[in-house]
Amino acid sequence: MATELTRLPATAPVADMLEAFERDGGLIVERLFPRAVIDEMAAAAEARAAEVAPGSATQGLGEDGASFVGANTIRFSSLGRLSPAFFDMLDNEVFAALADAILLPSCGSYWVNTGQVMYIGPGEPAQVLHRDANNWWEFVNRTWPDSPEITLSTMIGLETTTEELGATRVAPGTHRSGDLHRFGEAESVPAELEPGDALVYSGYVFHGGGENRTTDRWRRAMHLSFVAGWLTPEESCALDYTEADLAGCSDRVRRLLGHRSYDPRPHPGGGLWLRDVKAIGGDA
Ligand SMILES: O=C(O)CCC(=O)C(=O)O
Repeated sequence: MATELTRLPATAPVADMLEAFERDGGLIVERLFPRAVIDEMAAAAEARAAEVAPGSATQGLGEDGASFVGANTIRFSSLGRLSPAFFDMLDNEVFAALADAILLPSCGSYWVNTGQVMYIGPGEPAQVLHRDANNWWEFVNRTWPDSPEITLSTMIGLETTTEELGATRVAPGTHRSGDLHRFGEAESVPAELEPGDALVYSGYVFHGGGENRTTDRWRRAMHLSFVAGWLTPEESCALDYTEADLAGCSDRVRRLLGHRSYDPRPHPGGGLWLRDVKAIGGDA
């Protein structure tokens, strides 16, 4: 098992990224998002963060009863309402190539699972290590260990994200481990990021927010994940935007945000997420 995550520049061949992803369950792609886009997203996030109370997200409790989303962590989503930089991030070509290669074997298209700012506050303990794919437990539990990739996640630095600040911890190789539930923190490594770097990771790899060991600094990062179009995402992104809000966006962005129907092809089945038994935005 790897003792650290592979780091590759965004200009590296996608095949090399996929090799590291397959082997370790995740990798860091440096400068995946251009600095100008990240600076715009970071400024919009900073303004919104001032209005959101730490610990106000309510996604649930961990198995130990501790807050899964963090008592001193600021979380919010609906990021395209804050800045069009979010739409640019959804259109990123390298990220699109990775997501297509990883997710399209199990679906005709995928959509946003959540785009979420995650500021881990001073003194916040480490989050329990977990698998994102367990959100779709009934499917994963019945198909494991032959489960296809159904969700692809990233953690993206909005500013420098160090181990001391609570960089995401990842246990490389655990996307293949037999136990669907647990993995010890001792074997995890921090995914330290510069602004625009992205930890790209499998829905099956154990990971979690790190402990923020500082007394006065926040870990400023965001999460962006996709899920197979036949599964319900964490966030109801489609409700965030009208068709007019997305007027300047690409067809890809519209699809990712639930303004296109699910087209199963080349897999069997009919269209999903229709309106009046017709595909939204074209064939399905
Ligand atoms: O904040 C992080 O670094 C990771 C958070 C995470 O994995 C989650 O909330 O699902």
